[in-house]
Amino acid sequence: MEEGPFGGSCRFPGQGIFAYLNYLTPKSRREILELLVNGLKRLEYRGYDSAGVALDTPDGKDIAIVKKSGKVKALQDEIVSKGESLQIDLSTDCHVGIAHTRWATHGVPSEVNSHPQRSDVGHSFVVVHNGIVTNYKDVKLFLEKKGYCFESETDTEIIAKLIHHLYTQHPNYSFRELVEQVIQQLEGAFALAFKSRHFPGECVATRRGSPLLVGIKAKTRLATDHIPILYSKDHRPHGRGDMPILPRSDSTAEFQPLEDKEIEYFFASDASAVIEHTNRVIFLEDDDVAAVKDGMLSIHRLRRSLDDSHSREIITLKMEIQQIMKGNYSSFMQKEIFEQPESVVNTMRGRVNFEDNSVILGGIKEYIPEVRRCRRLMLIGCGTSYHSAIATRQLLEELTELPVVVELASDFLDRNTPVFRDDVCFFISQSGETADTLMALRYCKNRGALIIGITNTVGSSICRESHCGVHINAGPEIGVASTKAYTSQFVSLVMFALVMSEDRISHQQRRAEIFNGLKHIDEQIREVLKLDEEVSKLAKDLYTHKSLLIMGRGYNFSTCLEGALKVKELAYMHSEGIMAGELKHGPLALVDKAMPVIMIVTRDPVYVKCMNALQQVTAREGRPIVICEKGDTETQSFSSKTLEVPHTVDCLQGLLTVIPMQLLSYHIAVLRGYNVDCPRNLAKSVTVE
Ligand code: UD2
Ligand code: MG
Repeated sequence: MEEGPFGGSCRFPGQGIFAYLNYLTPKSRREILELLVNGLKRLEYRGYDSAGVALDTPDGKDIAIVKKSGKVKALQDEIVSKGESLQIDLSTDCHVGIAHTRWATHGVPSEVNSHPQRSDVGHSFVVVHNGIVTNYKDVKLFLEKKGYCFESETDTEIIAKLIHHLYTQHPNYSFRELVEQVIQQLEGAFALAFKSRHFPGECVATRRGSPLLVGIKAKTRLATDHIPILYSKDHRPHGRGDMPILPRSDSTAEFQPLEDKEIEYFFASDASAVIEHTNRVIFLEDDDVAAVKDGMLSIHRLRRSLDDSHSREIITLKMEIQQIMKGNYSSFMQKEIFEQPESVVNTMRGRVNFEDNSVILGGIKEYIPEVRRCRRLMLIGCGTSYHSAIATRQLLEELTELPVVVELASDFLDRNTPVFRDDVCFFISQSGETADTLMALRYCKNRGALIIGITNTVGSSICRESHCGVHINAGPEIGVASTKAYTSQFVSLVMFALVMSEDRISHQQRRAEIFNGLKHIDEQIREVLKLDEEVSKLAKDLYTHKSLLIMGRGYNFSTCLEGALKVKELAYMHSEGIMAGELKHGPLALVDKAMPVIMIVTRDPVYVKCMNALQQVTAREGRPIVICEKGDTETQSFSSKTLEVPHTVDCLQGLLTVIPMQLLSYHIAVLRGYNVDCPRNLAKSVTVE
């Protein structure tokens, strides 16, 4: 399956941008609002926790913002209830509206944290944002010194306030020039759409590392299918005041802008939101600044680089909306499996610095000295989250040199396990609401242990009740069977191990290996995902069987447990993850010609032992399918079929070996005719005991 620009790839799946501009195209305010809300509905499938819109007030002198926690439907109801004050029956010729669905990464889901975010109560500038600004604290500090007061906990608010600040410094700058200045100051990843009271009828949008496209709907045929790129003169930045401000760019425009008498523009993070209006779109590139003024679209870049093209092509999408919505995926689970190259990067974003091999986990930084003094680490979770702890235990032991205990939350509670003040307890949960994990958290907190959460959901119970923690930032996970949360939990715990060992000389080489592994892990995951065809063929051989054994040891044991769990919960097929070292203590009796066996054998310290197990299985006439490293012919000679994954450092190999297992369970479930997003008897977050 190809990752297309049509929704298959999205850096921040839980966030959606939709903006609409009509020029000389009369629309009632009701139509505009419906259009904006409808655009958001088309983005709903990505998951989100709140939504909002901004449009001009009826007198055109201010901007009205409506925001709501929860579903887009709730936003729609709110708009309807405000119908009178919004004067939805008035009509307008030229108008800009921006809209957003948010998945909390900064501050809890709430109305004030939803987008659009504003510069001031007078709504000079409003902005919607996908992504994470990693230097927002610095910018915020700068703006606070300038007298700005912040109302939300978001990173996005600094963008609205920064553009306002620049506007007050440079009142003669154009809207587009102001946005160019703003993005010079931002680090991280973003897609942005701006609206301003000072620039009525104009919309400026830009992106870096997060997708954004422009849809064009013209009454008459467009005169061109390319939009030329305009470059600002190559100025060098020079400091002015305490923030470097680039000199004003003046694009010498001898070009014919895209222009039409009656034209409508759409800015969206995903083609599914625009396709019902137009199939003519431009996919913006990183650092493109797209501006619409007087109905004309122009695309600017601050500086020229060698491989830049001279124009952006207007592409005609030939896709049906249904097709785009799913982004070629048949289910959320499949979509989430394929998101993993991006979700693992988002987990590391703003935390891992590959230039100097350092990690900062902002959420636990202040507690690290206390963690270093502890007597043992306890990792507690259920299901997949528990497996992420199994996956990283060995590395944690190695790099922290502390005893590491991994516990299933339910069993831990059943045993009234002794816990002490000098214990550090991790609670791992995608939703942050898992009942057993939460109860275990309270149990440990009562006994005075330090409580660290590893969650995917900002504002969740575990997040609130823990002393500190790490948000895994994998984006919303909608499929009931966890996939991308697992790999992101895994990466989060690896980052923790790296933090704990940063000043140990003896670990420097090992750490360097791991940094190098993490650096390439996204490309490697992408490569493993290419096995999809092969895995789907394998599923055809397996899906009628009653049982599936998955064997491995060491760093790959967690993949066996996690793979077996996926097969059980999705395909309702008996499956067991077996510690290969235990084979001769019983499980070997299960093996015969007929029993399907998968073995995971990679070139790590237990390779020889794994090969030994492999031979025990073949000696019983077992015909194992082997997941091994690329080009490992020795291992392959003992198998009936192999799935080859790239080599990475041993302690990260499980991030790669788990992916064929996710794909396999998915395909077996589909072949058996089950709904992979909603397995029977299971709920996404288990909030009951
Ligand atoms: C914060 C921002 C992040 C990014 C970064 C840039 C938030 C939520 N995150 O991330 O988006 O801009 O700064 O420097 O604003 N916490 C718990 N329990 C948990 C998880 C988290 O108490 O289970 C706390 C944590 O201790 C911290 C806060 O929540 O106080 C945010 O945690 P984080 O992991 O998102 O923190 P960080 O600094 O990576
Ligand atoms: Mg954000």
